[in-house]
Amino acid sequence: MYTWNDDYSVNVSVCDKEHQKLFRLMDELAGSINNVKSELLAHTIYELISYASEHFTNEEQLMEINDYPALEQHKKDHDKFKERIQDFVVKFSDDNEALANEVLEYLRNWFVNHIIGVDKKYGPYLNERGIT
Ligand code: FEA
Repeated sequence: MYTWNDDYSVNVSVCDKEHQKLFRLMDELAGSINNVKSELLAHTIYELISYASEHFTNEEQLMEINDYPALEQHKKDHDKFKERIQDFVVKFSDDNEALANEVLEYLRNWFVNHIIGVDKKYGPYLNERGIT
């Protein structure tokens, strides 16, 4: 099960909601792999990656309009993720279950580490500016 929990909260509801959706999409991806619905794998992976990208844009805009001092480093982390995930996309084909498992593991580790280690830092900064 890929479930979001309160330990992952960044204390900014719009971001928490988007993070929750990332976990739901990972859970869907895990279901597609376990049920060997291979035709769904590629679709779910692409949906997850494009939603992650959309989320990064929203998060970066929120930090930018609030002059968040660590924005540039944060953006670099997002960009590194996008580059790495692009490698998976290039290698991926519908029936590649092993690679789908590898992508899922990578996503889970990356999302959890990034949310806890990087995203959580903007919470208090934005909270001070009235964004909760
Ligand atoms: Fe800085 Fe948010 O990005 N979510 N994740 N992962």
